[in-house]
Amino acid sequence: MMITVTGFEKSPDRGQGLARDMRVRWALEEVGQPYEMRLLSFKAMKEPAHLALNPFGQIPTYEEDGLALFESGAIVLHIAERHSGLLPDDANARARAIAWMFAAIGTVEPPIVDRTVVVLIEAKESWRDQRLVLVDQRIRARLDELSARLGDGEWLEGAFSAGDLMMVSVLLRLKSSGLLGDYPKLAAYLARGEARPAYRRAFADQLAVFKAAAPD
Ligand code: GTB
Repeated sequence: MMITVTGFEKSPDRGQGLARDMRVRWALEEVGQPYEMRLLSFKAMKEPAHLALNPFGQIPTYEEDGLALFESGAIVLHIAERHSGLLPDDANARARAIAWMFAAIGTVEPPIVDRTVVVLIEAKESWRDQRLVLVDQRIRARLDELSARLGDGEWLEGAFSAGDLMMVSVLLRLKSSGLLGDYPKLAAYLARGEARPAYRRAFADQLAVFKAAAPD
């Protein structure tokens, strides 16, 4: 049965590939699995048919042969476990790659999401600037630590893995912030992720969706 992933009918990021269906698309491209997209409006995301797939009314979801999943991390892990290419065979190396997936989502992504909230949703609040300083401090602390660990390595643990896929996906949200300018090793790490053919295919496909929805 064909894999179906849900995504925005018209992504608010205007095709920058920042919505979380992008990491699922990327993982499927890395392992060479074809898939189709079901595109949803914000209204449709909160309707019973989609809430049955994701109780929080969000994208992405993943359907395949009687299995329905939500949460991008769980979806990417599922893909990585069932197909070769995203997790090492060695059990310990595999566990470490999965730890990096959790680190991306649970340790690095939260302050980055907070930054988006400050910039987009809390933009008119009187305390916006002070809060942004504090959030950026928390982000910089994580970037300092991550950059120190990555060092001059190409990827986080030897070969590219689902851990890198998730970490690059999370860090990409900082591209427009200017923060990465102080982290050349991380900027180069992102560029390596973006240069992967699988990433490029996934990015082009989501951009085509946005352009079709907003041709101007
Ligand atoms: N923890 C969940 C996961 O990892 O799957 C979070 C899923 C999530 O936040 N989905 C968002 C969503 O459905 C889209 S990706 N939002 C609609 C809603 O909650 O009603 C988050 C996102 C949205 C927009 C941008 N952007 O414009 O740059 C970037 C990321």
